[in-house]
Amino acid sequence: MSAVEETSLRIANMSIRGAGRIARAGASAIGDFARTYEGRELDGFIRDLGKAVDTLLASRPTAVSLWNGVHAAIRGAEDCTSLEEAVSLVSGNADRFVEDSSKAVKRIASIGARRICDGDTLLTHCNSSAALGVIKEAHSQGKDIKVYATESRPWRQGILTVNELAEAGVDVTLVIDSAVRSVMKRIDKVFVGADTITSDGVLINKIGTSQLALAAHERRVPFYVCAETYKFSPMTLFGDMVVIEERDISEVVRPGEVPDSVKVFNPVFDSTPGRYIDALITELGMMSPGSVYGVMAEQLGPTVFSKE
Ligand code: RUB
Repeated sequence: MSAVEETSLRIANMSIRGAGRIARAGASAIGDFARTYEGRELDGFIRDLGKAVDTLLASRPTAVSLWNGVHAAIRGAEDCTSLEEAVSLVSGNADRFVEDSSKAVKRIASIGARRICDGDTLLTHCNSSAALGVIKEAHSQGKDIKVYATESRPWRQGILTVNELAEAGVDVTLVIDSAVRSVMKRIDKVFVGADTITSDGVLINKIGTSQLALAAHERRVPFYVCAETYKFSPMTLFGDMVVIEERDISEVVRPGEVPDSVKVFNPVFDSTPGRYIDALITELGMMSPGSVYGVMAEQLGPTVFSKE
């Protein structure tokens, strides 16, 4: 099995998970593909690079970070005039994406931590490195905080979250997903991550995120989304809908637990409209969901629509 196939498999089976991590893994796999390429022709390299991209992107459909990471790695390859130039460009692009992505998570931590006050009780969902970076930074600054973390069925990424926070010395309480509305009366601020943010400011994140947002909205609890700007989806600018991944029913019920006639629906992400989001915390600073279009249009350049 090639390294690209192996990375793709590890993303599909969730050994590598979380939007930032899968983006970095995808970009690194493309960088490794370029560095270890054994062919001698530029045309063959470009063709095989395209196949590697398709293999990686087939692994998980929802997080646009993977698409952005992989495309950042291959940017400009088709304009190269020699194999050596293409290999060096792609491997350099991949390394830069991984480095910039890690820096973005740190910058988000430092910006977001300013929103956390001494004595705050926070709620988080699933296992987001961007959101946990913010919380751990506030804790390391000496702020006295408490955190509630949801279990996040069916994969129970909340177990990773409580372990990570406990290891950092944070006072953390695990709750089941259906306790969210009930615990909201104890919460001062909610911090979650993002898999994708659309051009009109809709958040796509772990299933259940939208119910945290609704419950927070009901009690006027600020709801913050911690997201690197490579979680912004350029495809949505062109009208594409985000594909919500549905995973195998074996993640929800054990074999024989329910009759075969019972259908099981296992969507793993949901959508939260921008009106329930107080702010996005990005490496470019705090912004409103309504600012996403402008940031994306600027990143893509003024001729983006005329290129179609
Ligand atoms: C993970 C999830 C996380 C985002 C952001 O889902 O929804 O909130 O990916 O994570 P899954 P990060 O476990 O299904 O991949 O901030 O680490 O990019």
